[in-house]
Amino acid sequence: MDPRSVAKYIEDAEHLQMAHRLYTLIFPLDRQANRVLLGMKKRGFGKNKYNGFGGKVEAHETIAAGAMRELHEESGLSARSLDKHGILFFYFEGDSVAMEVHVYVTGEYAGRAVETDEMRPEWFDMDGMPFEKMWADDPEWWPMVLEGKRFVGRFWFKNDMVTITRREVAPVDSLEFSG
Ligand code: 8DG
Repeated sequence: MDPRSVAKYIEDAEHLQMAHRLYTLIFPLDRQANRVLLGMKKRGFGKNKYNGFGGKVEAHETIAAGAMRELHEESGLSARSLDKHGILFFYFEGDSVAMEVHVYVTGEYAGRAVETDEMRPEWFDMDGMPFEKMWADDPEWWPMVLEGKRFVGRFWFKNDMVTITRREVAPVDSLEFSG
């Protein structure tokens, strides 16, 4: 198993047998204006959904470095600091690979958000997320970001990528174990 994965902390035999792929997800915040920058995904996985910025963690980089790289590639912003908020696991029916997504926010970044090949950036009120155009699990953990809580979530999706058949989502005291 990838040593950067936290999957080993999940005590569940089914989960441990699965391969895991590491991803990042990062949300730039403008706390003074109570806004969050989302991107409309223009291609690939999650096309036509609003989301934070992120993608696969590459073999040579730390998870945090991957989050910074993806933010820059997809939005033009350079994060000066990162705040890790949660870890999400996604399981899709019939797929033997689990997605392990490390979720960050940043309130300190340089540059201006620009449209890229992958994302069209747009600011939203942090209390007014466009959940109807986001992944189905997002309303279940975003409130914990607003409350400043750390969280771990696991979601089992049907292969329609919309229907959640099972979920385990809870705040945690610390994500220290996740490096
Ligand atoms: P590519 O260049 O190969 O197209 O891909 P990439 O940019 O490396 O990765 P990606 O496939 O775009 O990464 C998927 C992104 O979507 C990643 O940031 C994690 C995020 N994501 C999921 N599922 C969910 C979800 O249910 N909710 C939210 N908010 N984000 C999700 O994969």
